[in-house]
Amino acid sequence: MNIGIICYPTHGGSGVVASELAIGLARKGHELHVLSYAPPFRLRVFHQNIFLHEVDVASYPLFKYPPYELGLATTLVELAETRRLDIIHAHYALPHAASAYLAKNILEAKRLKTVTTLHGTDITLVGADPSFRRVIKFAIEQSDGVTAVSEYLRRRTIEEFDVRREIRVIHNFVELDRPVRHRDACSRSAFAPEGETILMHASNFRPVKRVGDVVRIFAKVRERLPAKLLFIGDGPEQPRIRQIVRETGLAGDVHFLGEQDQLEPLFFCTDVFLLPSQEESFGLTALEAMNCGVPVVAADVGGLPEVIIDGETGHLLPVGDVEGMAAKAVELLSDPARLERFRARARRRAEEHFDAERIIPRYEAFYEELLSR
Ligand code: GMT
Repeated sequence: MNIGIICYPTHGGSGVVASELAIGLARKGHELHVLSYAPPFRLRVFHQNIFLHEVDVASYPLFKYPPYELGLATTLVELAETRRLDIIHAHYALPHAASAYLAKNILEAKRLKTVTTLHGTDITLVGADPSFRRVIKFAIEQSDGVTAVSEYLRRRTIEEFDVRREIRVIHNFVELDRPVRHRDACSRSAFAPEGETILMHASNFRPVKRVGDVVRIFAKVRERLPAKLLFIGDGPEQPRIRQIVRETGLAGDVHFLGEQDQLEPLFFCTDVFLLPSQEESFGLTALEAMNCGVPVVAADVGGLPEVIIDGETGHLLPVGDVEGMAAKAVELLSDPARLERFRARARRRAEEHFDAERIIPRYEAFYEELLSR
């Protein structure tokens, strides 16, 4: 098949999933065309069968907001004609699904099918905003196929947008042998010279991630045992978080490592991953941590219970329960045998439920099913 994939290029889960899907499908011999406003970070190295298309938007003094969605639709139309696309797969509904709809209608191509994968905030935060709601509902209804990355997100989409169409749940996935390639790339002593335990959080530092809770959990853990905290990522909340870290006197124990293209080397230095989000449709970073055998202490919210098994591969506690999350982290960190059991089960859960080799064919089968309808 010739497949066009639209995604965001930034260090977010939807861009990672779209890129890894493109890589997986390209390995199976499909021709992949990835459209974005910049090269997605996971695709910056050469991959056979993957063609990157940066979407250009002409600037003009009249435009307060450059019309990206129209530039994207135009690129899609040209690509669909020149490369005979079978599928246009929009990752993140906003605005990608609307551009795909427009392109398909300009082309009047009956064979070309559009697929939208809902990732989370495109439904729960941004898409549901009154300024976008009607367009997102329409684009979801008009896509030939719609997938959601968790059962939670499927239900939430139906409730939020009152859509009465099939939404297929295809969970996010990880490449199981990815960790092996990074096993020895990180030395714990660089962050924890006295053999302290290491906690980690990675996100886009938006309010929805409750990064302030990460600092508060860490402060409580730190009262009980020697520990260090690694912060990966960047975003609007970071200056405030740095300030909280300074004010709580933790600056010597917290490392801000910025955005990282590969999390795996750092997971190998990590004992427990923290994800106390307000909202999380899936929590790809939690799965990536588990793939490296790192248990996750997280909020019992959204799709996280579909990924983390409470009391087995990590712990789930109510949103904002800093005390409880710290207590569970301490319980794990102070009992090496228990930690080891959680580590093994975390990895096993990734292997048994989220293996790319089993999930990518589900997308492939979905495309084939749509094309044969
Ligand atoms: O977290 C975001 O707001 C960004 C978004 C993204 O583009 O990465 O994340 C969402 O999609 C990920 C990939 O499917 C999911 O793993 C995240 O849980 C989801 N984020 C939220 O629901 C907050």
